[in-house]
Amino acid sequence: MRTGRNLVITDVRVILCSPGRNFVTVKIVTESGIYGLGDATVNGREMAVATYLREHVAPCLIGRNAHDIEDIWQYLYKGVYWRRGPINMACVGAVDMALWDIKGKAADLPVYELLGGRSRRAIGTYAHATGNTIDDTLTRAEELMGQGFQAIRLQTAVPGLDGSYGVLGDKKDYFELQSDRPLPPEHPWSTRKYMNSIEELFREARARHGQDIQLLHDVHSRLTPIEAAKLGKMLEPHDLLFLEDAVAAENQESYRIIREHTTTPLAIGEIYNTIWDCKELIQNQWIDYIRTAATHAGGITGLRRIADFAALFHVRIAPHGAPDLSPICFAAQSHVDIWAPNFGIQEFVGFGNATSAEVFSHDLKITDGMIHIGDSPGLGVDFNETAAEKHPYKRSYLPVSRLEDGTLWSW
Ligand code: EZ4
Ligand code: CO
Repeated sequence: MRTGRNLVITDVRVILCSPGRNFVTVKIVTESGIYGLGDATVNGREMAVATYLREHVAPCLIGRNAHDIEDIWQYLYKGVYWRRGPINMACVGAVDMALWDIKGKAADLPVYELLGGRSRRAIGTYAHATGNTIDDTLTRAEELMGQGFQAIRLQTAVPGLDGSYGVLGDKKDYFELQSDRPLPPEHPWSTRKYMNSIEELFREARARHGQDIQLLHDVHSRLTPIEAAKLGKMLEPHDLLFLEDAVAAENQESYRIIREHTTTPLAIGEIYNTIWDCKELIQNQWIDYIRTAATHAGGITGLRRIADFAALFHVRIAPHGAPDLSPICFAAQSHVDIWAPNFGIQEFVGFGNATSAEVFSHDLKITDGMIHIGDSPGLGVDFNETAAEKHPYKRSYLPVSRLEDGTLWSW
């Protein structure tokens, strides 16, 4: 098919490792020696993506031209027949970012230059302040403000509940590997207890930290639309940048109800895997920020398509930035962030720990809450396979949530 330059794919390596957390990494090697890296991590389901890549994707890539990013994306999306889905799309995403990495290296340009160049000097971020009490959370927020963060997500334990989203009962952070637990840890949930306590967190935050700081909050899909509408109204005086995942929205119409009742800006999308998951949300202007991640929503190609569509409807991108996305995903979406005319904000929870730094390197720096991208060609990331071998995969699960009577709830 191709008549342009050829850069033949000779090897596709899939590496599972656990330098502090589990990651699935794809390394696509070309005949020229140029290789590209992609992140395919699906937290808690890592073996599924690794097997899918090794058994079903890798054999289809050998011999193809690494420059044909769009054709390979379509081949893995339409060509699979079974479109969409988190496992499939994380594999498409990983391959896609690896191919952009290769194209950038071949062109000797950072990926953002291939997307159209920078729209801004640096990427604004929001950090997380989490605590067992309002006071702990706000003290943590103060530290982050001291480091220069201008936007902070606040989460605090719900009084009367032993642990909730962001705060585990035994204080082990849910971002840590849960491999000492044979099965998912369980959290209790009570919407009433939550609704009775959450407003105080934001009232206190404004009283202590003033109006300049941007505040955010993640509901983690625990409410119904009318409860979310009530929460949005309740928090309006405290002027949030956005309220995240107020309601699970496989049924996108649910957001119409929230929107009809509150001017609190709304964000969703970290578990979405294609543009179709957010099409109605965006075109009806029911949300303000779309939070799809490069890994989970089909790579740079998928994210760019969502960003361009969202721009028509005044929706900005705010990619998911949790530590279960590897530094490769973080770099990939940072290149999109610095380009996208409708970039909003990037979630940021640090660049990992000392162990993950032995395995992953990147060309990103943070100062005063802003991420700066260097000018390395491609994505500017690297992966040390020898170091990765020292940290083998360990099975780990995300927690689950139950109502106090035992009913399974959204975690
Ligand atoms: O629960 O990344 O906004 N961030 C989040 C994250 C997600 C985890 C799931 O793997 O909601 O904390
Ligand atoms: Co979230």
